[in-house]
Order: sequence, then structure tokens, then C-alpha cells
Amino acid sequence: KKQKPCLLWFTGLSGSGKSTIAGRVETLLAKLSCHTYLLDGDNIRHRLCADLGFSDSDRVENIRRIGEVSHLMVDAGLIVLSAFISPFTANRKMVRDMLKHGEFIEVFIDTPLDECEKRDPKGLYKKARAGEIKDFTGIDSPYEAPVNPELRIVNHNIDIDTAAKQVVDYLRQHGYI
Ligand code: GGZ
Repeated sequence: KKQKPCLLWFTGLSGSGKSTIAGRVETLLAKLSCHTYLLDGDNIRHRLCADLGFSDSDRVENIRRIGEVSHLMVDAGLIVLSAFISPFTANRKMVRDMLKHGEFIEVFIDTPLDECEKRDPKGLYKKARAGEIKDFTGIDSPYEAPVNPELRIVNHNIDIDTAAKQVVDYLRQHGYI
């Protein structure tokens, strides 16, 4: 059976687990012989969007470019996984509207801010609290949580595999794979 191309759009706070879960989903999909591509900070913010920072307007431009690239990849037949904070509702809607109906799957990685801050894998929250990083999401820059995402994963006291399986189950139940 052929895969139905789509864009899995992971949104959530820094440290919420977006990239980790998206990476695990990609591994599970590879085992099912799906053709995928994962976009995240590592391959986008250092390259295509290396000129952008974290002001509101730079974030909007960041997400616009990622949306356009994702759109092209979906057109090429891939299941695309994009993992970016994408804090603004209207900006996520802009990406949704770039795609055909049913191609955009918003996956909200809903990890409470205090949990993200406790994890603080890169020490960024600590720096933001100390005022060493400005415009940090959740501290002095907003995060608008999705109200009606296709999928909401409460990433608190669950393991990565359980979270990733919820995404794969969604794809299966809705006929993408
Ligand atoms: C938020 C920041 C910031 C500020 C650097 N605010 O946990 P990380 O490190 O690896 O992921 C975060 C990443 C966010 O980039 P995105 O492209 O996903 O953001 S957006 O969608 O809003 O454009 C974090 C790091 O970059 N980082 N400074 N001020 N995150």
C-alpha cells in the first residue's frame, strides 16, 4: 500500500520533546518502509534560516520558509515531519493553508512549562531567567497553544515510544499509511 503524503507539524515549547518524538516517529515509519524527511532546528536554523533570530517577525519568517519547504516535500510524495516551536496560531494556520485539505497534521506536544524548565537540557531556561537570553518562548516571548490540533500529546510521565506510537496510530487510523 502506498503512503499518503502529509506534513506532521510538531509544535510546543523548547524542551517539550518535539524533535525527540518526531525522530522516534521517523524511525517507526522507516520500519514500515515509509519515505520521510525530518526538518528541525539542526538542519534549518543553521542553514536556510541562518539569517534569522528570535524576534516575532523572524520567527514568522522562519516558519513561512519551513512551511514552503515542507510543502514542496509533500508534493514530492514524502511524509514530512517538522519540529519547531512555531509559537503563533496565525503563523501555523499560514502553513496549514499552504497545503491541501488533510495534508497538514498539527501535533501539539503539550508539556507544561515547569516540566520543560526542569528538564532544561541546554540550560537555556536558566539563561533566559537570568536575562542572558532575550525573547525566550514561555519566559518573555509568548507561546499560543493550539486549541484544536489534530493530535495532542501530553508529554509528561510517558516514554518517547508511547508518544511516538500515538502519532503512528493516528496516521494508520486516518489512512496515511
Ligand atoms: C526560543 C530559542 C531561543 C529563544 C534559542 N526562544 O530547545 P532548543 O533550543 O533546541 O529549541 C529551541 C530553538 C527554537 O527554534 P525554532 O526555530 O523552533 O523557533 S520558532 O519556531 O519560534 O521560530 C531553543 C533555541 O532554538 N532557542 N533562542 N529566544 N528558543
